[in-house]
Amino acid sequence: MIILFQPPPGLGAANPSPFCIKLEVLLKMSELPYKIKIEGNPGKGPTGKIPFIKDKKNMMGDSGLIQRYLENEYKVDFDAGLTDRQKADGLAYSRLADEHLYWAVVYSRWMEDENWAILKKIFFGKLPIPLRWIIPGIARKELGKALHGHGIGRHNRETIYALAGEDLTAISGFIGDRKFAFGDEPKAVDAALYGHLSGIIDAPFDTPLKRAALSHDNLVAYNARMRARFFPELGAPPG
Ligand SMILES: N[C@@H](CCC(=O)N[C@@H](CS)C(=O)NCC(=O)O)C(=O)O
Repeated sequence: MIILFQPPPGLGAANPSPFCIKLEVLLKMSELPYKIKIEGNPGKGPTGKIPFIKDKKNMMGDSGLIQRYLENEYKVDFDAGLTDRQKADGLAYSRLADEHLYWAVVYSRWMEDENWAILKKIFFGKLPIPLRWIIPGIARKELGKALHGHGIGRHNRETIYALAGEDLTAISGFIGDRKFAFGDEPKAVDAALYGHLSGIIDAPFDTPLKRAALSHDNLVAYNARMRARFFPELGAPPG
């Protein structure tokens, strides 16, 4: 059976990590049996990031690569019935969320002092002293470097949120008034979009990013719809 390694639910969402939400939704869509093993330390995974899985004795990281693995190994067709053009659009929007919008979320959580104070307690509050005093600062510094390396971290706050606001407007236009991205049934792109939207809309951080997401009624409804479909045990989104 596939073992999914990820942290426990948190930050008002099925998982504090958008990529863990994405992968768990994909696993649920696949209807393959899987078991969750709680693991909060990305360093334990093969790529140093969460989520990761173990299947048939192999460890594997990266939600996108795991998606391809499930497609190849188990013949799961996450995009059944879509045209090549729709599949291309789905991949492009997944990448928009995974590789761009995500980094604005990282900025909002880790670089904004008031959000960092909340995040630090949740992520590191249970570490024994003196690790609790040392690790959070190191992790924050590393993410500051990652934001700089990505490029988005070289912009000021206003620009970062303006760029992310454009992503959200594009996603809102993409979803339109459909139930899911391509109609009445969720496809691969819905797993990615929901992971990131939930991390923005459901998390307890009042940021321009969240306000931008909340200004799109269709995104709020879509987030609630995905949550009700894949994580009914969580109940309605907070707030
Ligand atoms: N491309 C990866 C990204 C995963 C990722 O960035 N995970 C974050 C948590 S949301 C992580 O583990 N960060 C730890 C680190 O960068 O050291 C995927 O799709 O799974």
